[in-house]
Amino acid sequence: MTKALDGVRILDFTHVQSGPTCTQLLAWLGADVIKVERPGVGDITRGQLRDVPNADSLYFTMLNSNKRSITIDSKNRTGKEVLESLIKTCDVLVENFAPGALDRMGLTWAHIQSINPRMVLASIKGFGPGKYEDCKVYENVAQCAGGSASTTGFRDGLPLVTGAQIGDSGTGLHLALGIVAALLQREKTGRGQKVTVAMQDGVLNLCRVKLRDQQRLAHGPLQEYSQFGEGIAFGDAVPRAGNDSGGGQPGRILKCKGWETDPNAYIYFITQAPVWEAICEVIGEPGWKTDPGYAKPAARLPKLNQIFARIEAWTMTKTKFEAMDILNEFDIPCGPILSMREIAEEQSLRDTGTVVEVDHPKRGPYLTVGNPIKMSDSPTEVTRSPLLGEHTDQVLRDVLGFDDRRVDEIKASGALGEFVPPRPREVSLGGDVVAVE
Ligand code: CAO
Repeated sequence: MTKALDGVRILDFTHVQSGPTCTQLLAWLGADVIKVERPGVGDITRGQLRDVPNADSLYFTMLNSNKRSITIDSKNRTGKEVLESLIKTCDVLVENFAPGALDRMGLTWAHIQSINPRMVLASIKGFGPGKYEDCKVYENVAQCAGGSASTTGFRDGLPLVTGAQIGDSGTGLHLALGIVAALLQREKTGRGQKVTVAMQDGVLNLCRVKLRDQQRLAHGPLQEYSQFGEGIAFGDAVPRAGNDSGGGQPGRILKCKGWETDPNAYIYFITQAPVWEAICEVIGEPGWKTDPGYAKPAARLPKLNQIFARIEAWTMTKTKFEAMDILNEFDIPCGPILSMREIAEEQSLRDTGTVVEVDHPKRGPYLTVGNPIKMSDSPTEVTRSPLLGEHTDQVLRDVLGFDDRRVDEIKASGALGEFVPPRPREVSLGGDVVAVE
């Protein structure tokens, strides 16, 4: 079966997380993604947070599925010639170097356009033009600068970063959309274009409900925030709202049976207005259906703490899964707090290809998150991440059409690292190496 991006070739100059998220997604959609890495070193994440000695880390393998790897020293003259040949034949160059690094390699936008006017140049930077444009930025910096940290956590605690990688993976997602749109526009104009996403902007885009609340503050207190019911005055900026819902339907995280020992025995419970009567029945407060102090959403807002304490008295009598089953019968929106262990073991996520097991010649089988975008005419098969330089020879010969003489010349120039084929995998039982596959 064909794939949505069949025929699209990506020169992937990305590293760490934000850029690789983008190119992995494009690879899942069918693009041929050629990852360019520094000889001998590669993407720094290959060696970061390593759990298996001498094998690429999960940090790397989980962000670089379905790609080919070629090692080129972009600062070597011949290496740069190879890169320029790749620019001629690729549709998109994706990069997330620090500001100015691509220019310092001699690959300015003007030069790229002169080589291939159809090329889409897609970049991630930490900040857009302005005071901070030259700064290097990592995930948590973006979460802080994009408004997420100031609005995450509890009112009386520190600002918090979130585990969801909204700065890196979130920006990669934004960039992927920009690339696909630029390719579509190119169909009409015949020209490539520059696509840039700043991580600060990407995070803010995901935090837009908080900028909404900032403006609502000018017109009075934010009544769905717990602090309204607690009689605590609002300041001049959106406060941290704990686990209060960010929407118009109040919600909280509530304890379930076993919470004393299980850190994830909780459920998110939403008191959606249309099912209020069902909630009252389930928790054993039928009187609240008609009591003017509870019947209407506006009457409930000042007493959310008391209402959720009563609901929690009920959820604490059930496990999170029992509560989920009962509440779903009545269409009451809720969600169990799933641990990563539970997610890794969840069969339905395996069945849909959202959690996938992949084999790797150096580390053996590992789990990764597959493509969350499901398309009826463009299925995704997740394949393992490439070893460093695994496809250097293949790309030089098959993509660039270089013959033996040219390949030998390039090798002799020092522009390429050497690809060492993987040794057979050692299988360990009880700490002793007992077999070789
Ligand atoms: N051959 C030769 N040199 C290479 C190369 C290759 N194949 N690939 C990269 N390099 C060089 C670059 O040219 C650059 O050299 P100069 O600084 O001398 O021009 C150098 O490697 C390092 O690039 P960098 O500055 O991007 O890397 P860093 O580790 O210092 O910074 C990061 C990393 C992520 C902070 C920075 O790249 C950045 O701010 N990127 C933009 C924002 C971003 O994507 N952040 C998300 C990261 S994930 O949390």
